Amino acid sequence: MKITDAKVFVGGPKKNYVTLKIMTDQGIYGLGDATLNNRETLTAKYLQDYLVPCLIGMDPRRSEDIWQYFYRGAYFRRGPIAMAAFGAIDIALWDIKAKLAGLPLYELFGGKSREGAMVYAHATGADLDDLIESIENYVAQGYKAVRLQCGIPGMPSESYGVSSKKENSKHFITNFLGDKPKEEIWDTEKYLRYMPGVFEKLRVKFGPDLKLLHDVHHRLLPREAAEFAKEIEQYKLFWLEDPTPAEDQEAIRYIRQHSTVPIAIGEVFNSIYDCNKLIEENLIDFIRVACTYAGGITHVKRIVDLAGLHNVRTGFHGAPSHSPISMAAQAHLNAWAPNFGIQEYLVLGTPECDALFPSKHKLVDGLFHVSDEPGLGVDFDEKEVEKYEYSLGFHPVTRLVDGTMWNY
Ligand code: GCO
Ligand code: MG
Repeated sequence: MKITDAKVFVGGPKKNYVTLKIMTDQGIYGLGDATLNNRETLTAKYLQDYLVPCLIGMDPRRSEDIWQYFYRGAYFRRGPIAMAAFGAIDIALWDIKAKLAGLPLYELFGGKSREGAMVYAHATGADLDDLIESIENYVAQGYKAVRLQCGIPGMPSESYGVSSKKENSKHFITNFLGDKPKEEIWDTEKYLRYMPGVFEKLRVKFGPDLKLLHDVHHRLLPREAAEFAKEIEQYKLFWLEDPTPAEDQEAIRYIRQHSTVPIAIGEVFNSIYDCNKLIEENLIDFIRVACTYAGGITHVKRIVDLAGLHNVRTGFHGAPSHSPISMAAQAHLNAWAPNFGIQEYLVLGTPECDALFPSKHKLVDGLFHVSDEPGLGVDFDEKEVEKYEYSLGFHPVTRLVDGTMWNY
C-alpha cells in the first residue's frame, strides 16, 4: 500500500484551519489537523515544502516508522511548528489505519473504557452576575463541568478569556484577528484580591457537585500562585490551570508544597520531554497536551501512558483553534484512556463548521459520545473550504500596570 498524494488546505469559518488529506493507492484517505493557532501558514508551509514530498510512495500503515522518520529526520528536535506538522500526518495515518481495519479508531487503542467522556465548557462574565448567568446556561444544557473566567473590577483592560462588554461576554471566544497583536494590561494584585470571593460565591450558588475549573493563563509568580492555590483550596476546584508559565517546572513544585489544589498544565507543550518530569515527580494532576500540537496520536498516546503510571489524568486542550479533526483524534483517545480526566470542548458545531467537517460525533448532557464510523469519524469537504480565505491574527500581548512585558 502506498501514499499517492497529500494536500494541505488552509481555511475555515472564523478560523484558519490547516487540514491535511493523505491519499492512497487503495482509495482510502486520511485526515489530519495542523492548525497552530495564529501561526497557521507556517505549519502549512512546513508540510508542503518538507514533509509531503517525502510522504509520497511511503506505506501509510507504517505510522510509527513515518513518525520517527520525520522526528529524527528534522535533526532539530521538537518545536511547535514541526510537531504540529508531524501531528497532522500522524493523525491522518491513524485515520487510514482504522478505515483499513473497518473500525472506529478507539478500537485500535484497546476499545472503549466509557460511553461518554466528560467535557467542560467556558463560562465567562464581564462581572459576577454575568458569569453566573453563563454558568446557569451550561448547567441547563446538562454540562457537569465549567471553566469560569470573570472580569476583575478595576482591571485596566479585558482579563484573559473575558469580554469587558456585558452583551458579548456569555459566549465569548477571543477574537485574534487583526494585523497586530492587541495589548492587554494586567494587575496581579486586583486579580488575587477578587478571585477567591468569586469561587466562594459560585460554590454557595451551585453546590458541591458542579465541577469548577479556572485558567490563570500563566499570569502569576510562583509565590503568588502558591498563596492563591492555598487560599482557594477550600472551594474544591476540579483544577487550577497554568498558574505559572510551564517552562519553569520548579515553580510547580513550589506551588505543590503549599497546596493540594489540582494542577493542570501542558497546552503549550509539544513533546513528552516537556512534561515527563512533571508527571514522574507527581507535580501535576492533569496533562493538557493536544494531539495537534504534540506530534499526533503516536506521541500523545505515549504521554497518556506515562501519565497513567503516575495517576496523572488527561485534560486535553480543546480551544476553538483545534479543528474537528484533532478534536476527533482526542475524542477517540478519551473514549479509551484508562486515566481519562476531562476534555475541554468549545462548541465547534456551527452549521458552517459541520458543512466543512461532517461527522456523527455528538455531545449529550455534557458527555462526548464518539461515533462508531470507521476511522476518525470526521470527513472534510474540499468544495466547502474554497469559501474561506486565510486571515492574519495574533495572540494578544500583556503588560503589567507599569508597562513591563508579561505573559498573555
Ligand atoms: C485554553 C487556552 C486557550 C489559549 C489559546 C491560545 O485553556 O483554552 O488557554 O484559550 O489561550 O488556545 O492559542
Ligand atoms: Mg488554558
